[in-house]
Amino acid sequence: MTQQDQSQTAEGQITESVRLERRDDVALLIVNNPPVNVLSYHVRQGLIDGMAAAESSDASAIVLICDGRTFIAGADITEFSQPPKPPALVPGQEAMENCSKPVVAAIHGTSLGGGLEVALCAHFRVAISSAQFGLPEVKLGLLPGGGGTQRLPRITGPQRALEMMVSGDPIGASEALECGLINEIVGDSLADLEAGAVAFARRAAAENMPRPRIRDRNERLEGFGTEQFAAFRASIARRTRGFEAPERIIRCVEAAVSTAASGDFEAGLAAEARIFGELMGSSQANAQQYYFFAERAAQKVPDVPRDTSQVDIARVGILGAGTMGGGIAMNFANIGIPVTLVERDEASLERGLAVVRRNYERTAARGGISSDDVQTRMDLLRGSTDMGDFADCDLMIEAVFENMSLKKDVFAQLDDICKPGAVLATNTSALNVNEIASATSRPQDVVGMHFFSPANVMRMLEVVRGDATSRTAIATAMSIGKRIGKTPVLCGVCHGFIGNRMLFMRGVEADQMLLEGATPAQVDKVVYDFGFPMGPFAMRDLAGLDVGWNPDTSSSSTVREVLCESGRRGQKNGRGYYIYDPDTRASTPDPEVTQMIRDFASERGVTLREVTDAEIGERCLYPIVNEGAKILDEGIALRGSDVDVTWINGYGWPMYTGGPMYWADEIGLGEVLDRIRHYDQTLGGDHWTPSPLLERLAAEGGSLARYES
Ligand code: 3H9
Repeated sequence: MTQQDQSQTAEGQITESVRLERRDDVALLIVNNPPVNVLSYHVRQGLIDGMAAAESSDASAIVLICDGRTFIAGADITEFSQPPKPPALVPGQEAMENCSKPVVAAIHGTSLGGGLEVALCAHFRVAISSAQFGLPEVKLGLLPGGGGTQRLPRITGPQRALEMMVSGDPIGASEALECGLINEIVGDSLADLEAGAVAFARRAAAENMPRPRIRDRNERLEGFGTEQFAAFRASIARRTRGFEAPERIIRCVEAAVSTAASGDFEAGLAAEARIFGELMGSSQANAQQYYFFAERAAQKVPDVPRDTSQVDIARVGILGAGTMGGGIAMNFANIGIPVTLVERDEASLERGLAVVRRNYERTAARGGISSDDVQTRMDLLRGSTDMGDFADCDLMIEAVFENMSLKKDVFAQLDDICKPGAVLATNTSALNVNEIASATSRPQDVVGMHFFSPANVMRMLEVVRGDATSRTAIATAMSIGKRIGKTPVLCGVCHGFIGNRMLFMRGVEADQMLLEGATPAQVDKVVYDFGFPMGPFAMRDLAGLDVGWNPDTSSSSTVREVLCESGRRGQKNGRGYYIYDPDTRASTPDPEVTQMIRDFASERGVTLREVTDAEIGERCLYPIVNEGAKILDEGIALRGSDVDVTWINGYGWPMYTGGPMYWADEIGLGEVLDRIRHYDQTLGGDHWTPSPLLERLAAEGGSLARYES
């Protein structure tokens, strides 16, 4: 082949991750940057050089397509913490937009962030039916900085673009087609993608179709003004409280709208770049990016490699159809796994199944699923009052009352009933998994799977490894946990595992502060203002004040017991630490409770004083850090970041502070330790005894978040 032929057909490797191929008259620009084709510098360079080569070749059209499991999934997040590496993304995007030949993006998998922003610079987008499209930068504390805030609203209109960018959640191919984000769905399988995209590109060239640039389309921005932006701000205020990025995203879209009037697209892009710069490197963005990798690290268990054998789960058994068991069952039905749900009598079973149905119907009423889905999912639940029906289950989850002898009894029965090799999980939130396992002849199959309430909603799942738990049982629990949409975190056996053990310590201090003179509302407000969805007392009221309370042994030994003894059950009967409006569930402080607390304190000789908000903050948060450090030191958690993942997903610790371990690092471990020592000396109690690990790391300048046990 002569040199001229070569440049005409321009095939070959452009950079290490981008190559050019030909399908007759169509050039294929192929990205191959595993695992998820992120926009590393060599991909950006490949886009620029590949577009130039394809444009100067004799190809009539160009298709941008990716190898592997997905279209470009965004910028390379690992580059964010390094000095910028040239080239920028813009020249590649401009080369696509301004190309003299039709450019088609062929999308499969997840086209996210910078990946979608690249696709938005193609003249056309086609996809297979399973493809997803999103701008998830908000989850990293950022905003779409590759023109997404300017281009997406021009296609979908500002309202939908704002929703997509502020939630960060992707949309599917049919929705993308309906809103004009893509031009065509070219089939269902990967094999359809290339053929469909090439055919589309060829047609665009043959018919000499106009090559639309999204930047030139302003019509969808018209009519969206101050009023609509204000309404959107109001609609997201609650769910985005404390986060900086959502407001910045709105400002970018405001810039898109205001600059469109004068046709100055570049001015909109400049506004986006400036506002993006305000977020990049901010403490929230750093924390959220730390969290992104923390969540992925939590999936990995060093001595349980990816290829560890797992139990194939064709049917799940759940013992207990109460709030917890029913919620757990929904997770499996949601992904099409049949469930055998066993209760002790017909009435409880009926009640449990009715609650599940009501939950599904509520989701359907909100448009989350169809009414057919409700029935399909309900059909997957087989109710029974006979534990013998667990015989064909591959995974058993026990969700009965928190009582050791009851649990042991149940596990002894499961040992007789369940088939060999089935994974036997307990949903205990605190009890000793080794002791539960000892009731069986197969402790290697016993594992903890601690779901958080409400179990169909909360993403947190603690997978508890007993002394004898096999790698297969761990691998199975971790992987099924991920499949049902949870964030599984592995932990060892101790009272309360990672999450509740830390929570107990906050509870001790919160209770004590009430006696000293703080009110439930004051403590809750400080914790809420820190960024939690609610404070400790509101949380107890929500969960039910009587959870774990035993009327037979209750001895007025805590305020909580006193409240329970006086008939207060929390939100469920409208009275707990607060009084609840039966219709709105709005809470108001209750003077009667204040009096009960005062009486309780004076009986114990506790002197009343003013407790400041600053003290409340320290006494609610530092015991969490101290206990987290102890948990790490004991090897109960594998990594500091696992503790953070647990607290963010399980208790609503504000993600933008990275979790308790990361947050303590940011404050400075020396300072945190000083305050813990101060409280150890002034208040005392085991939970204030400084963690030796914290002392060591503070002395060495180490990090709790990066600590691996
Ligand atoms: C952006 O685009 C900014 C622009 O607006 C500005 C442009 C100028 N970077 O999740 P997985 C790694 S911001 C680096 O387990 P899955 C991940 O750590 C970006 N690495 O797979 C993991 O590594 P390891 C906007 C990344 O199949 C491996 O890939 N985009 C990135 O469950 C597999 O990941 C996003 O925020 C990345 N961007 O899910 C998308 N993404 O194996 C973020 C992944 O060593 N990514 N890795 O643990 C995702 O949401 C999921 O990874 C995805 C695949 C859905 C793509």
